Amino acid sequence: MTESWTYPKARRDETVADDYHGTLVSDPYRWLEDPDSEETKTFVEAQNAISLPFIRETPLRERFHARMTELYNFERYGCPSKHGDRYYYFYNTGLQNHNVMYCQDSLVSEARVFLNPNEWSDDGTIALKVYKFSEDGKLFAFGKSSSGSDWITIHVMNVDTGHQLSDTLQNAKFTSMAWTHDNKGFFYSRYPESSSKSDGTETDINLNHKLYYHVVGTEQHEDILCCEFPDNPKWMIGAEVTDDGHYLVLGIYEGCDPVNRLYYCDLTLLSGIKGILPFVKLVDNFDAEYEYICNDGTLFTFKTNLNAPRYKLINIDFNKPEMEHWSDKVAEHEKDVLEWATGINQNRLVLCYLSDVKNVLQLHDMSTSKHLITFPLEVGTVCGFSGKRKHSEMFYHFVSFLTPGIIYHCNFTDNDIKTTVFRQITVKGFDQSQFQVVQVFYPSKDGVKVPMFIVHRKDLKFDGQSPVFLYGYGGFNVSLTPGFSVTRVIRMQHMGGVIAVPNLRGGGEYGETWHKAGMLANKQNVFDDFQSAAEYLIEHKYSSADKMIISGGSNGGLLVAACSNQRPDLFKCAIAHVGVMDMLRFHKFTIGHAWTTDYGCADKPDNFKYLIKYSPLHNVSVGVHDAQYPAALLLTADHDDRVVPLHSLKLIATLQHTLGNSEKQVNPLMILVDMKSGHGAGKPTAKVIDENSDVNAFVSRVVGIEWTE
Ligand code: X99
Repeated sequence: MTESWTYPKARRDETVADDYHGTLVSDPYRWLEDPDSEETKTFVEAQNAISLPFIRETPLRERFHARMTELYNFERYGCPSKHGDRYYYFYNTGLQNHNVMYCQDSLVSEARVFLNPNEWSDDGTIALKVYKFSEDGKLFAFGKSSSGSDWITIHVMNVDTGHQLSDTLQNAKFTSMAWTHDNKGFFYSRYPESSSKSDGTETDINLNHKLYYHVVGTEQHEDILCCEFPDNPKWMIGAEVTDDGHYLVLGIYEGCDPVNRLYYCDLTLLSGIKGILPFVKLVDNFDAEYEYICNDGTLFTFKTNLNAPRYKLINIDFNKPEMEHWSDKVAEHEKDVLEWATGINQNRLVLCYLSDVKNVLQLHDMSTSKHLITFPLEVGTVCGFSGKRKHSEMFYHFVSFLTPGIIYHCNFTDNDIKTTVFRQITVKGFDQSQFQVVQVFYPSKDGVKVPMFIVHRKDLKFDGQSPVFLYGYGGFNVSLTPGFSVTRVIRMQHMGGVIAVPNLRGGGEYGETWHKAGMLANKQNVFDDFQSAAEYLIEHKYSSADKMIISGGSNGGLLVAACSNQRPDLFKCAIAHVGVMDMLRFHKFTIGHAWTTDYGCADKPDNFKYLIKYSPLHNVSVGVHDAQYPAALLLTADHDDRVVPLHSLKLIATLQHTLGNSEKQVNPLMILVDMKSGHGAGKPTAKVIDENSDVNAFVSRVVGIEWTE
């Protein structure tokens, strides 16, 4: 590419600088932190005025859009789940912006629409985020979010009449919902009302999460404050009512680490919920995580990582709460990670393990913990499950790179356990036999073996010339497991592409040990793992550096930007969605403070030392390498209140200023700012198709990829 680019002029305010423990760090684009200033708005418009035409004028853009629209148009279902006497499930005809919730009296009777989020707005920008049925199944509490924001508004519906009640609860965020079994109301968490706007475009820090009880039919101002921690404003509260309805179990988190305090309240001892609840503090430190699984009276089962980085189940008797009385119920596996567990059919347990990044689903006896059966599954992910202890059936949803979805139904009514395929999801025009998946274990810089899935057409030529789409995350204990994606099918089918998904350190693929190996002072391991993946793919003749396309979102956007700074010679194109780019200031905005568990905090001298070394915003330079910077497309959105847009705005201004006038820099450096969009959850199908078509168009133009039928 021989084009050169004139980027919008962005004022540099050289007067802004902060002193970090004796080191002065300038921040010339601090003004971009104000989303409401005219100057910021003008900057955003000027950036879109360059990037949008660049993308939309790419001849292939329309082709990607048309093909993606065609491929996305497949019927998809979720697992049915039982509430009261009825079954509920999600269904999408294909191109609907949001899945529609259906209701039926039995699995074979006619289904009717129960809740249709597509009716909430014309453009699909209002989404269903959370919901919970009351114990009797007669009331339905649900949280809506607008324009992709994390803020939700909770409403209540009468299930039988389908009528929405007048209850409207504002300011809820990161909330669970837990009904009391008298069906009168539910617990939820919210933040104090803000003096300024809170529509998701604000950047104000979220502190003082509080737990409330809402009685159906009353006004929000009457809600009962049940728990708050004014001395610990960062703490966040999740609440659950036990299956028997007797207890309220609280998990208290201080950030994103899998550790929580564990409090409970015996609801049967109360004469109504009237104020701050009398909690028993079972665990009052952040040494480990405890997740409620089930209980018989006072004998509780929790999933924990206490002295078990791959997780285990333990029993705690509330009558003997001291740690010396705790006992193992299902011991930690020698190599596999216990991802989740649930009771089913009275006296049985379903356990889901992650074994070298593939799910394994097992049934155990509840009282003896004895292994009964392993459900047959191909290589892939169990992405959905339904079934409770009071039910004698369950459903689970399987996906993989080449399987759009299979829902299995397992019946326990007979003495033997019968599993059948309940639904098989198929995609018109997609033939899985044309593709292949392999899993390799490649060595990282320090020799550690990292797993990676590689997917491509069976007729791929190993000539070192295929575009590789290398995608990573690497943080927060999040595991990247196999899943189906229309965008990836298009990249393989029509762009000759190879999909490569390495399971970088920082993720949860091998438990808390793997997570810890990629956080705080170890964060560079994540970037090394990603760069080593690219080197492996080049060495094994999949590709070369001029066809290497890296992408990632959120923490993965940070990954992409940090690696572009460190190894511009290794990548041709870098796509960073909603990334964390300013590692010195992320903790000051919205929920950013919760990420100090993985990242540390620049206010601490030793944390500052490693953050300044990789922070994308602070490591842009014309470079020691001869290489130019990869063609970069940053993506963000006006209502992203998870990772606020200022991260990407400040980085693009810095990239364009530092590299934009350099003669060797012919690769474009662009940003696309979407409107009425957020961090990604609940994005309407129309926007997903638009965004992915834009990214594919950008990639095809800068890498020089032709369309293949
Ligand atoms: C979050 O920030 C999730 C925010 N969050 C909590 C909750 O911290 O939703 C929390 C505590 C207790 C209950 C509920 C919540 N996350 C989720 C990170 C990654 C994640 C995130 O979005 F851990 F998976 N990030 C954006 C991290 C860096 C970029």
